[in-house]
Amino acid sequence: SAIRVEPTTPFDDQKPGTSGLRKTVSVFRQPRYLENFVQAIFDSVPGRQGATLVLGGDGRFHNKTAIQTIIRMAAANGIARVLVGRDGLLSTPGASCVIRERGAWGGIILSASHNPGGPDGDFGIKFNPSNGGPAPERITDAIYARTREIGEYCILDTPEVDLSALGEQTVDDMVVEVIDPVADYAALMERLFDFDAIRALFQGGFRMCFDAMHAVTGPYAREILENRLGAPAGTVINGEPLDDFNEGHPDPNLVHARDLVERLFADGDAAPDMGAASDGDGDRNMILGRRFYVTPSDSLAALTLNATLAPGYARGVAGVARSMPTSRAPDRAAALLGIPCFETPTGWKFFGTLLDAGKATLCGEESFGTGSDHVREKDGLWAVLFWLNIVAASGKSVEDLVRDLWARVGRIYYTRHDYEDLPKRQAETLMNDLRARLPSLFGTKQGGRLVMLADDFAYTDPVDGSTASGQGVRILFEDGARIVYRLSGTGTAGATLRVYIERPEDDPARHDMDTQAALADLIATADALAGIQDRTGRGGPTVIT
Ligand code: VG1
Ligand code: CO
Repeated sequence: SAIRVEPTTPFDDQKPGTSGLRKTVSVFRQPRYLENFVQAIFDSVPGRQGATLVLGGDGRFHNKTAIQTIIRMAAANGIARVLVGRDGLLSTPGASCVIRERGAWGGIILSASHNPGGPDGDFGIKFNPSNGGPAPERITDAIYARTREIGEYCILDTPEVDLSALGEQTVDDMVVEVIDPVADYAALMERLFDFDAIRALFQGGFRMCFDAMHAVTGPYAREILENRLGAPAGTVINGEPLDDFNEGHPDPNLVHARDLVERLFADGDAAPDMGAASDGDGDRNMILGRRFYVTPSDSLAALTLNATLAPGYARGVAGVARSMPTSRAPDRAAALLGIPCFETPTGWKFFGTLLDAGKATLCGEESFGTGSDHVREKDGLWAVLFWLNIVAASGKSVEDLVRDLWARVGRIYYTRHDYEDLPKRQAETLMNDLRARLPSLFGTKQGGRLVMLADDFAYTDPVDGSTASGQGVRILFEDGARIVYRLSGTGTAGATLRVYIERPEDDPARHDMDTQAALADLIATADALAGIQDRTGRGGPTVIT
């Protein structure tokens, strides 16, 4: 059928945030909204003619509709082959894996990650180029610039593609191949981890619970944990992807993964040995031991120390990278191993150059993100398998492994306090006032602690020299304590203020405190410094992780 060139006019709100363009479903359902953004991708990234595009999403409401539109636009824009996950499903790390293994030009992933879904929820779209990672700012800036001047988009009037049947179909001159979303990914996991050892662990009675939160990892976790590794049926809970996540909030933390937390904190033997959860698009993870919570920062540090126990990392870890607000536990683990630790701005897109250049093998963020150079996205199930491999190979429990970490590098008490849905102006004023005070904070005492550094984090990429500024206010104290403030770049309503608070504790006799109690005085300092309660009228944070 003939290519239809449709006139359009720009939308002024299509600037990608921390991870792609994220808006409410109602915004995405506006005529031409998705089309404009997709055409801007095709227009700004060279090399699409005759190329392969990977396409899929986390299964949330609007996923399938958007996929049909993108397929028609891909055909009209000269793409030769689209690899789309069955039923439109592909986890974020799964898509990254397929892009790399199949030598694709890039991938379009439809997800708003941990944000709620459904007709009244959120939707999102992100583009990953051929290395399989989130587009770096150079590309997202180009896409955004294109959305500001776009005048037309190209599409075909072809019938819907059947997304339920594996195999090839054609749309005009283009081939659409519906692929098993799990196959390539599961094969990669088998190459990285000792599946025999993990199988033996389960055979020996080790019990785990994996909460897929009705999001995309259900099929992945069932295939890998239950089918290939022999974990008992029922190990995976909430494993059916639903387009509204069962009205849940698919964010793997102690607040939102309630089903999992209840089980892992049950009394006595009723609690499984290990628990884990993943988010909407499968890139986040939470790891729990029996009645024991592992902070994401500690998880990255523990994986670093024990990495060589997994076959895929037996050669050792070249370096570690963490986002700025992540705790300094990975730095300490890296120092112990004599390897570098890189500090990047928030968002996985900043890890890509380090991974591509072989400078970092493992990376992570405090926001329940962990990953490695096996793909170019953070990877929830990968982290779970890594932990299982280390537990199997060491014979130690999750809790033992974290206590070992603390014994070797000290414990860093760490918490994040989120103030969600603040009026935008109020949040921006708070940050601006804080920034204005930074030069005068150095050398003062705040809450009894001496300020050693107060700045707004700026980053120069050590590989390509690109820069990013205004990445978060950080205040470092003489005793190693730190407070970080930044505004979220993934929300769709109002503004979210994130306050990250940490303090190292080197005395092993004091490694058993409650985190909020251990940080109480710093939490008060963080509030006083920025005037959070005064300005917002909030009695406390919306979510504590
Ligand atoms: C949040 C996290 C950040 C993460 C991003 C995408 O961003 O803080 O660490 O990379 O979400 O994760 P922000 O700007 O809201 O703080 V995902 O799993 O939502 O794609
Ligand atoms: Co995610």
